[in-house]
Amino acid sequence: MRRQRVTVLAGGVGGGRFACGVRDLFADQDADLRIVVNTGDDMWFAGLRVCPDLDSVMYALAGVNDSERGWGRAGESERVSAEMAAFGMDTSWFTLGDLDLGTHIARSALLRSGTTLTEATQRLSRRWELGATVLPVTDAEVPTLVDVELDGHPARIHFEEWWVRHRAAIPTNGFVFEDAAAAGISAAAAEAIRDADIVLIAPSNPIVSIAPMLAIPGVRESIGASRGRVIGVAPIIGGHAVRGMAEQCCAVVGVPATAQGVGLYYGARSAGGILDGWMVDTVDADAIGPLAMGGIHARSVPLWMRDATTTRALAAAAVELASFRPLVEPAR
Ligand code: FO1
Repeated sequence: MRRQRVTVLAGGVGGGRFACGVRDLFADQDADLRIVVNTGDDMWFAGLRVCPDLDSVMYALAGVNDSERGWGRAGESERVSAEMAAFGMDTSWFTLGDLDLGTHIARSALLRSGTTLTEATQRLSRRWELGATVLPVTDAEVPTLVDVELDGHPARIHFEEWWVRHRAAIPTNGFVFEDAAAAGISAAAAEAIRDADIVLIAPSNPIVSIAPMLAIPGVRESIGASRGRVIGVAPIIGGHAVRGMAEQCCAVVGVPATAQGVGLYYGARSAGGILDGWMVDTVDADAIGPLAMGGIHARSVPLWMRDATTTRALAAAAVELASFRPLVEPAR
């Protein structure tokens, strides 16, 4: 009996939590679960390669994440970062915990020894029984940059500066996925998407976690060619982002910050988009009709991932939607 292949496309915080629900759902089925993760947040910081979304997903699956903050390690301390600040490094805007630094140092050493980010991520993940394979969407460096107005002058800053130092509270004109065209989806990520029995789009930020992945050549093609159904989970409930700043991000690019707006932004796979199905919350059930008009089969269930039980139930509902009778068999 061939193992069921389930692939999740995920950003950071919401992605890690959703990935845990999917892992729990298939725990007793020995499924081949692969999580393809956004790398647009990644940056060289204090000489170390920091990969926020890869770490959020890895730590969440390992059960060692700081579930309050949504990033970094539980039981963290910040002695090293205090020393860095004492030496006058302009690093205090981005908190690097001592345990978290262990990850960045190990990853940076691996990368400097010539491993790819995919290989380095496997090496780091092996420390825990994650129950899933964590894969960066690309091995290339494709930072998400943000065009802003700083002190009245236009500037292009790294996403993390925009997100953490400025809390997205400065005039913002757009997001740039620099060098995306020169990059390519990693072979492991392409295979994970193409030969999946089901592809799930986690309730991550559509603009700064999912869109950066779609900008990588080969990602849209892999989704379009996937043998499995593609089911997404809305990251917005009743017009409000579940967490993070999806509303600010949607406003920057003119996407309505609603379950319907994000679903139509992703688009129906039968029309060149990425979705076959879309999970919306019960308060957004009125979006089901308009989404069907757009070729997307939607279903409304409670989307709040309050705890492991509700997250597992959400994953189960998404998987169930994948077996819907097609509205029209998409031409592939
Ligand atoms: N987010 C913050 O709001 N403040 C921080 O100081 C911060 C530090 C940090 C360090 C490592 C890491 O992997 C993530 C960190 N984050 C921090 C979260 C990060 O900005 C977000 O997880 C994602 O980049 C947003 O998707």
